[in-house]
Amino acid sequence: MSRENVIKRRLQEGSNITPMWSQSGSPTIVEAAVFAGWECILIDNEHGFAGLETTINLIRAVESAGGQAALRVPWNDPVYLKRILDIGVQTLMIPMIANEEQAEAAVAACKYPTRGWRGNAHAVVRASGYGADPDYGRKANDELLLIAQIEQREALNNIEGIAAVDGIDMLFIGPNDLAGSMGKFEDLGNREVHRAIEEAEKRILASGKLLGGFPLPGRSDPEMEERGYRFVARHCDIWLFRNAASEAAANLS
Ligand code: 3PY
Ligand code: MG
Repeated sequence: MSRENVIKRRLQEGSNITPMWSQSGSPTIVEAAVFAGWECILIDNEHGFAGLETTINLIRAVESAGGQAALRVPWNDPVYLKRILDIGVQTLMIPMIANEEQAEAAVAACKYPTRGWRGNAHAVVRASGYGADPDYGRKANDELLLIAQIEQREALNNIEGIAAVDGIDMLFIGPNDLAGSMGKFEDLGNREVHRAIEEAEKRILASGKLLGGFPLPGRSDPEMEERGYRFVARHCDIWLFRNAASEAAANLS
């Protein structure tokens, strides 16, 4: 069970990762997605409804099909982070990181001492193969990939501080919440929002940390790559199903 973080390794080697969001809470759907060719499934516990017990089964389904699971937690909450880490997730996205203090708190909650203060039960948790890997505790910190979401006006003022936190690996721009926090709720075509995102992209790239994001409408995958994005989360299991279902329904005779 205890293993290297393949997503982190692939990013370090220069590959880009294109995960599929999973909102469905369905192990069957995520398993089918991996068999269909999606190497990374980003399980959404912020807006998806899966509880922890379903989340374990989502992760098992992704892994048994040969895929990699990443997970967005609902909030920068050390209690939730601890439980997700103990399940064995190594790539975690944390919403609404607004400043350096919040980024530091997230890292400290996710890392074992001495870098942080993650509670230690490594002899019994799924992350260590229920104790089968006696080295898990020593390796866990280095295998984590922590992604801070930049999606508030305050975060825009603090990009360099957030990026400078040791243990934050990627800054991921969330345009929907960012637009809302700029007073432009659901106005993703707004020029001010576009300018803010373009400036954030440049500053994240200049920081040396990885840039991730959800594309603005109309932005193609090659364009995202040209802008320096290394982790682009565009597709979602529920949308794919809904679109296919509405097309099939429209063609009913
Ligand atoms: C946002 O756009 O607010 C997100 O969190 C993700 O894409
Ligand atoms: Mg968001």
